[in-house]
Order: sequence, then C-alpha cells, then structure tokens
Amino acid sequence: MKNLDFRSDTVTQPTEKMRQAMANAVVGDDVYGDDPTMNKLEMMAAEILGKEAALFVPSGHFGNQVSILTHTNRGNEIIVGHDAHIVWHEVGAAAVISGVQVRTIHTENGVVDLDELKGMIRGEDIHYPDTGLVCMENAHGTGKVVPLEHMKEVYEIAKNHGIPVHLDGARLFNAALALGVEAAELTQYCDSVNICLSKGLAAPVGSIVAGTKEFINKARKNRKLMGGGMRQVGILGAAGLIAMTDMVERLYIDHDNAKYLADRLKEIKGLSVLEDRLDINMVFFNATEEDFPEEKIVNGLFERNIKVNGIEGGEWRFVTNKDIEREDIDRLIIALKEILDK
Ligand code: TLP
Repeated sequence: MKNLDFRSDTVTQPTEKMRQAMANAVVGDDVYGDDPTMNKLEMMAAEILGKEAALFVPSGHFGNQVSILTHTNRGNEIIVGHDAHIVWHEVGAAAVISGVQVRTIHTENGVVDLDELKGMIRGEDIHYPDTGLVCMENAHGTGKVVPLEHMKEVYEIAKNHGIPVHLDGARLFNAALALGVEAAELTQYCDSVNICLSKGLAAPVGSIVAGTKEFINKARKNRKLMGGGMRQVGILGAAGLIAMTDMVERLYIDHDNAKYLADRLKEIKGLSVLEDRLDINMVFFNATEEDFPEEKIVNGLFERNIKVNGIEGGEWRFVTNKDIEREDIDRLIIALKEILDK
C-alpha cells in the first residue's frame, strides 16, 4: 500500500529525473566557486527571481537567517509578522545568530496595518534600537497569498525610511501562481528573497537567496560563517535546476487537489474548513475534540499508512504535494470515516 503524507510539501520525494541528474552532475568545489552545476543554478535562479545574483543555502530557515545576518547589525530591531515562520519556527535563531531584537507586527494572513508599520519604524532617540529590516512572507503560512499591491505599499514605506525588506518566499511560486503573475513581479518589492526548492518543487534539499551582487557576496561569506559552505554541492544543484525548470508549472495540480481535499473534508461531521484561506496547497480546518479526536485520528491514520500532523495553534493543516493524487485524497477520506465510525 502506498504511504501517504499530508504533513507538508517538505516531504516530497525527488523525481526520477532529479535522481538521474544528481547521479550524473558535473561538480567542483563550490567554496572555491568551482562547481559548474551550482553556478548554473545560481545564475538561473537570479534571472527567474529578477535579481542580480543568487546563493544556494541548505534550507529555508538558513536562507532567512543568513539574509537577516547580512542586512542587519547586532542590536538592530527587525519587524516581522507575529505569525511568521521566522518568529514561530526558526528556534529564535535571529536573536542567537544576528543578535537582533525581533519586534512583531500583527498580521491578518501576512497583511499588516500600514499605519501600525509606519509607527513601528524607530526614529532618532538615544534609547531606541535602529530598525534594520522589515520582513514579509508570501505565500503566508496560513495558506493565504499577500496581494501584490500590499507588498508594494510595505516596500515603499520601508524604502522611504532607507530600510531593506526581506521576503520569506518559501512558497513564492505557489503565491505567484495564485496571483496569476510571474515570480519576479513579487520579488520587485523586496531587497532579498528566500525561496525553497525542497517543498512543492520536490528537490531533496536546498533553498535560494537572491538579491543584489553586493548583498549576495556578503551573504556568501555569512553562509561560510554559519558553516554552510558546501563543497561538491552541484549534486544538490542538479536537482535544484530541475525543480526550477520542470516543477513550477505543475503546482496548479497541488492547488486544485487542495480544493478537492477541502470539499471532501466537508463530508465529515463537525469539520469547519477555513475556505477563505484556500489559496495554495494547504487546507486548514477546525474541529472539536469530540467530533475529531486528535490522537485517535493521527494514530488511526498512521496505522493505515497515512501521516498527518496534529493540531497546531488550534488548527489542523493538511497539505497536498506532488506525491498526493486525487485517489489518495479519496483514500484519506474513507480512512477518516472508518476511524470516526469505530
Ligand atoms: N515550513 C515547514 C515547517 O517548518 C512549519 C512546513 O511544513 O510548512 N518559511 C516558511 C514560510 C516555511 O513554511 C518554511 C518551512 C520555512 C521558511 C523553512 O524552510 P526549511 O524547512 O527548508 O528550513
């Protein structure tokens, strides 16, 4: 029986073409700048993202953190959404690695109140830290996409104060697809961007940071400082090239499947699907413990070779990805009904 995994799109297996390309990749020592496959990936990524240069990093977490380190000085304050990955899921790394103070701004699915943002930017006062960076996230972790116009407004406010903007675009291509625009249209409103190759795009490892040449040169040195200088990394770059060329266009299938999954979940009594947050490949829903008992569901599915995460922040999240097909969603629904009928 096929193993199904709805925990995330991070769980995707590399494609057969990726495995072949990885096995045959021409490589060199990338710390010397000698890996032709990695050089090709970084050049291609920079072009697709509309930036001067790009840098391969081991993970999205690393990409965000090396960007924060590169933009800021110790003791700076950075403004980040209260529900951003940088705040919730990066182990407090910005404090440890960059020595910055994280100031959270309330967001509604990644959208901030612009006056509140303006008010948070520090003026001149001997008591204040300097505001060193503003961060955005698109697609947002709540499954929503931040409108292009809002990104522009945030970017303009930051620019007016001479503050750089970093975009956590772990799922940038999902966001671009949902907005019906090219990825570079989103990245025009940031100074640096992090995109993940190892989520919906199915590469086994890696993310890309892109920005100006000057920023990327500095980030390359900071990547080394963080222990992220990788040698024959073209083995991973080969999969990354396929991720960026072959895997972007098929993301609409994951988005369509998420809508199908949401529809089918509605068949289950007591589930309340958060339909206004169905922009990408994630389905969020609420249910009471009585209607949808967490342990029974997670364990019951696991026994049927289906993995899901339990509740986080009061919500359930099921994610579609390239290894999930329609019939797999049908199997999940049958399994849920079976478990709940017992
Ligand atoms: N997110 C993971 C978990 O860490 C929550 C997931 O399953 O969604 N930015 C955003 C918006 C992300 O969602 C993630 C991963 C990252 C950064 C970090 O990427 P990795 O896992 O490559 O470090």
